[in-house]
Amino acid sequence: MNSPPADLPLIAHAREHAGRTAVVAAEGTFTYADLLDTSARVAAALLQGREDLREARVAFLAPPGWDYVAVQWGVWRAGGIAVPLAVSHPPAELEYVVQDADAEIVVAHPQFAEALRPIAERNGSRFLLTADALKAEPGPLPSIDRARRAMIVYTSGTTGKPKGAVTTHAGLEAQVTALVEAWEWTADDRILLVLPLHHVHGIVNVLTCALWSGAVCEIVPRFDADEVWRVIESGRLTLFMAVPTVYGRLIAAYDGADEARRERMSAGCRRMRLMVSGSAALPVQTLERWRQISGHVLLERYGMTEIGMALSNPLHGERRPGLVGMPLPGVRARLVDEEGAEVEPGTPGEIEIAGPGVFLEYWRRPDATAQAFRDGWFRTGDVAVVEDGYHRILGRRSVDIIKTGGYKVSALEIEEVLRTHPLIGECAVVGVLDEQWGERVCAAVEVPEDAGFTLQALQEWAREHLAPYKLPRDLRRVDALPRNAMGKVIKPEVAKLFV
Ligand code: MLC
Ligand code: AMP
Repeated sequence: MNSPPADLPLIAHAREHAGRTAVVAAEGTFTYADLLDTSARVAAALLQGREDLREARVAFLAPPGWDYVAVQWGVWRAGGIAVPLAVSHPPAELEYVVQDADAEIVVAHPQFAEALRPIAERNGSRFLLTADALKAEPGPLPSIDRARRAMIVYTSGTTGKPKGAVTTHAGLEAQVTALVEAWEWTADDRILLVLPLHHVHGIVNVLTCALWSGAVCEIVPRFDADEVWRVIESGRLTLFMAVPTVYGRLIAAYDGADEARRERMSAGCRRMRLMVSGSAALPVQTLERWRQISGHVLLERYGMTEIGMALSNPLHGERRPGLVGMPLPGVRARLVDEEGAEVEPGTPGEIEIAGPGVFLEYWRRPDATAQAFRDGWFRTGDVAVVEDGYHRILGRRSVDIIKTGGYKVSALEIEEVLRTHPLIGECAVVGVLDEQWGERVCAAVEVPEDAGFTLQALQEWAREHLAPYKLPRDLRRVDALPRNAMGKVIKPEVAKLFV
């Protein structure tokens, strides 16, 4: 007798929680049973009678909400690789991902149909609307081995264009279970998702941890400080996770509220059991101000697209301001010098990570994948020092990586685009420290003095090619960029132009 196909653990867990609420979003409130049913429909729409998508890439674009979750699960249940696209990206960036991932199918929320249909056509991808996929008749589903590829998240690096970081089902499971264990997620938790769903912070730490645990994930389509405060004030959340810029925005909104509302805001925070910050360095002033407002010492943790979360302050025990803690369950971390030798205790070194949550490969880039590892350890490019067992992040090996609003952007990628502007001869992009954004993207350009070149004109032009968070926010026109004897641009000198 044929036994039914084995479920992925995420799906098996959902069956255990069938009657409970899974998702609360703009589209309504949905149980785990709804999620199982609707994702099976999406899977059938993707499969179109085939047995298994066999790791076909399915690129999809939907605002954070029900359609997004149903499609993500549908892709997984059909045996495909989920490639989430970014709602904030202009068509040029969307097309790059569809093309690079070699997406066999493109799924769009009706809101994005106009942008995506021509891209799908040009790339020979089948095009599907979420509205249709979610209503398809369900059919038989394949059994998925956990070693198979599950997701490709595009991430900027030290080489021009973003690369697709591929995670398997087993890798995702390791990333999720590390956090579920360390932060003691349970089915009684309720979290508000305010982050974009094309990066691991939103996808793994918030959405998938919640759904793995049988918890409730409330989703807002985009971050709005006032709306988030209203949900917090209701007192129904147990967990909240965000990037430092979001906490900065929440602090500003709190400071602008009247006394009575502030009390409700603070009371709502105190009802929660945990508030987490990550994706970029949390300024100690933000941590202190948030402690006054909420009564919580923000738990700061450190992660990366390629590894999920690696280091975390403890849930129980001392959370040290300015430090990111110690390895999460299953994660091994070491600090090494330029040659790859482990450094002496108390000496700074590059963080290298190993463990079951580390990604499989950069999609179709074997050379980049090989370079990213040393003796089986993933090289993060971040430099840290260990103080009493807690890691302090000191900076990055590369000046060409910028973190702005929690987004990682590549100076080289932006420079490549700017160089295609007819007036720009040479250019250099740098990250400059910024209270609100962590770092802000700044560009120095070689442009004739009489060209009347303005920041606004540059932004308007660049908006067609780059996501809003990659746009230069400050501009300096120069006759010649500072260069060393080899002719290489001296980025620290460029950065000085902006202070
Ligand atoms: C937007 N603006 C910026 C900017 N982004 N200005 C400077 N720098 C930036 N990076 C401008 C807009 O153009 C606009 O200007 C104004 O700010 C308000 O725009 P907005 O659209 O309201 O901004 P918003 O979308 O609210 O963005 C703020 C944010 C967002 C903090 C919500 O940046 C965000 O969601 N960040 C999270 C990213 C994330 O999830 N990272 C995790 C990566 S995974 P104007 O003039 O038009 O009004 C990872 C691993 C790990 O890092 O460890 O987690
Ligand atoms: P991403 O590639 O977008 O996943 O971003 C990962 C990078 O974000 C890391 O390599 C770090 O540089 C940075 N990062 C994540 N968490 C922290 C943190 N708590 N403190 C400082 N930097 C962080």
